[in-house]
Amino acid sequence: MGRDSAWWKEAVVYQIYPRSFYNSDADGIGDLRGIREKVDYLDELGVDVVWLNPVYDSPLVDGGYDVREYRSIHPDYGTMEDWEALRDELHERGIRLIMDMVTNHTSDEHEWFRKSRRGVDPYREYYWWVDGDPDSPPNNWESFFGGPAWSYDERREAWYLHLFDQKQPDLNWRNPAVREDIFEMLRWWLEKDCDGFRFDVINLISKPSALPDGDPDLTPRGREYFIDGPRVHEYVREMYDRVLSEYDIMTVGETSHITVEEARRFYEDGLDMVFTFQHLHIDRGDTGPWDFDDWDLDELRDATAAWQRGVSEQSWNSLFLGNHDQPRMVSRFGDEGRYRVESAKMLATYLFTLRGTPFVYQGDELGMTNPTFERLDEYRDEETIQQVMLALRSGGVSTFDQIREAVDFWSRDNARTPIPWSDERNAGFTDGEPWIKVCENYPEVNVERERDDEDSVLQYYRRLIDLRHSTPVMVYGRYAQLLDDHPEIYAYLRTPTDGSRSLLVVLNFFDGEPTFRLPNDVSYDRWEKLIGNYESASRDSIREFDLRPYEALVYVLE
Ligand code: TEU
Repeated sequence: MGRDSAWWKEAVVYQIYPRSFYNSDADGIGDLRGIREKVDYLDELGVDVVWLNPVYDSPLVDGGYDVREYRSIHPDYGTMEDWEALRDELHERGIRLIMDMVTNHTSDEHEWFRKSRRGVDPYREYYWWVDGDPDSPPNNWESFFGGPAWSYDERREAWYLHLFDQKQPDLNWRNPAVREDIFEMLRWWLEKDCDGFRFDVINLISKPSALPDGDPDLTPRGREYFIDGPRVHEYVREMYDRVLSEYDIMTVGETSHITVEEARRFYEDGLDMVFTFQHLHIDRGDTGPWDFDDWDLDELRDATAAWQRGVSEQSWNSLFLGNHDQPRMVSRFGDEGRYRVESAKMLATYLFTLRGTPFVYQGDELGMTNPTFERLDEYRDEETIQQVMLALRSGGVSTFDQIREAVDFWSRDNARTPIPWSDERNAGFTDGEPWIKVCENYPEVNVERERDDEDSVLQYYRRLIDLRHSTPVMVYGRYAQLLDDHPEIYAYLRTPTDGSRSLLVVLNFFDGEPTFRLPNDVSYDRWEKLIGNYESASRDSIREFDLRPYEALVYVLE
């Protein structure tokens, strides 16, 4: 495909959750003008691409992943002129802008659905409708948000499928007219000079027409049918051939529960990258959405290695440890207390030194942590609220207090608190009342403070981003794992595809002080420290040394 080297492989992506980035007009909600006011911040950080979470017109039942109109901007975020102005400001600084594209479903308030439910042509078959008895849904499939994936529509007197909220009906991609409309809409955005897409749940768009019952032991039920469904590659390839291939853009598909083999097929279809969640499942328990488990380094290393080996050579990886749906990476894989700064930097080193394109989720560059949610009414996320209600209703738990701690850890709202710009009121995010609580550690964790502190997490990210731009082996080098089963240290080499410099990456994932021993078969003439999260200890050799808590070290070997 001639994609050996490409701008999107060398890029660092920054994900913006607009509702929580910066509020320009004191209504408590982040907006496009707010992002525009902070474009210099992105420029200073050095990122190459912004991925913007949905800003389309929407009833906002699911943070904008319920699109009412694809070609207009929700008034909370501004206007289309604001979007264009933001695009131009970013482009002037050489930063590209990719849009979050939700094509598996729309809002039930989208014109297509409103017409479809009334049986108006050509929209009749735009969604998954099944006639039948209002008491028994067509099959046993479950929604990702909990509860049945089917709702009965009184108006049409039929069931419709929704793999997420009942206000997010699934589009029927079997219908060529649906595909045509989606493709036309994508082209519309590309003609407006957006630089690519993050495709929401792209591996869910195909379902088997027979709609068979799912295995009752799998969650959500039916997943063996709707994840990587029968025609998914045909659809993605068609989208690529008919639209995406005509533009110089970057695409990344969100594909949960995907295997390495499937990921390669998406790459062959034309997507540049996919998001795997294998490494983010290591601490999930299996008894329900609030169950979490201890994780160990072997699991993280195995999951990472499977993708480094299986995907990055033939195709290309995305690298991330968090997004708007996940707990904060420091709270989850690092130490949000005593070693917050060290562990945030260590995790960043992991992200930036693997083979693939790093995605920085807003606030991670500050070492933001999960906030503490005490009460159910502090949550804003529909998934959180629905899952809690379901647990209470089903009798699995009798009071919210019983699951309070788990919900506090897992809720998607953890990642959705406002960016702390300063230690002023509301962390300098808004002059009004913020739509969601501000994380309580903002007096310590904020942009203003970290800008002035040479040792801050923010400055460390800036250095990593710089290095990524100036060190080709960091982007293209092969992944060669060392110490295959060390319980505390994750170490690997990045070996050049040409030239002679390799990188040695040594990461201490915990708060102990283990000894690192370089395997004898790794040879070099000279070594030099590239970056690390502690003051350098003077050292005569790198053959053997002790690590400090959460220490990260990267050496250049020649
Ligand atoms: O997320 C898809 C997805 O897999 C989520 O259900 C995820 O597993 C869950 O939220 C983790 O708690 C995408 C978007 O990123 C998410 O924000 C949307 O709610 C969802 O699609 C529906 O569009």
